[in-house]
Amino acid sequence: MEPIVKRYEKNPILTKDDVPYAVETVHNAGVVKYGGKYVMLFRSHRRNGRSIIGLAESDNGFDFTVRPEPFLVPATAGPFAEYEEFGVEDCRICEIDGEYLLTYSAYSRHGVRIGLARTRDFDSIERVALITQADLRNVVIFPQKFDGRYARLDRPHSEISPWAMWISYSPDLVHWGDSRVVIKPVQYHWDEMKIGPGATPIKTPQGWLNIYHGVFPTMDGSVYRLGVALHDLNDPAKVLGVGDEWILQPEDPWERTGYVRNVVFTCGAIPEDDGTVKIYWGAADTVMCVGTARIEELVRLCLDNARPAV
Ligand code: BMA
Repeated sequence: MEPIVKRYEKNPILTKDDVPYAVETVHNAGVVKYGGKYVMLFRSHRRNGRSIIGLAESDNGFDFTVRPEPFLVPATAGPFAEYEEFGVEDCRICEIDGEYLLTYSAYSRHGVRIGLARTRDFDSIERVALITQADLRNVVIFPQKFDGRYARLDRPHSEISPWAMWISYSPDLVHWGDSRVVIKPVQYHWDEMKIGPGATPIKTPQGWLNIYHGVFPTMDGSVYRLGVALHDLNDPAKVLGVGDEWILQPEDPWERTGYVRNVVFTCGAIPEDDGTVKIYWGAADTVMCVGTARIEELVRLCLDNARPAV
């Protein structure tokens, strides 16, 4: 049977050998179209084990060239410095109101929280605020406001209600609240251990398509896979369906072995005019890959073969 996500035949598309500064990995990249190009903000481990964000550009979404300098490195002064000391990771990009919002994990001795920065041109970058307390990761902002408020999916850490996806709202991008749980892991299911938002949600006629990651614990370590959920167009807190089956799992050699084995992890996907979506994923926390799916098929998976949301 044809896989629902068709891997690009020349994967991996970006590795540390493509980076003109010293890094050990290239992975978990947010991607957006800007000025007719694909812009990718990818994470790299430095040799001290801490992460920075680099920028790569492409005309076709497959062949990327990396800028000579990193794009976002931990702040060394000002209010962000204390919270970015251990690195910046897993950047998502949301285009809204003519600007690009960047949400990234900021690690420090105080835990992990989310930094929000913005850019209009991918040259200059302005840090806006730290928009969560510890311990939250994986924040994606919807590229549209709802009743005048921004909305985001996020993923608090909790052992009591294990690592579930929540939605929160904000009038100004700085203050967030009105939080509700929207999707929880399902016991003895491929995403039973934890789930988290992945790519910035994609608007489809049937709802917002949410491509997320789910983790399953095994005797041989955890396996990271990708799945899909669909949220109501006007009320994204309402989940219309969560696909029962994963859409992508580690299979290629560079997905199964690397810095962290058995990981496919997405932070970005680009819908195209022909009804397909390019899904970008970090493989084994080491290299970047891409694959293509039909948006309609992903939506059908959410609606026709759904598992419970909460
Ligand atoms: C998660 C995050 C991701 C990473 C994944 C697999 O907890 O750290 O950035 O890709 O683990 O190592």
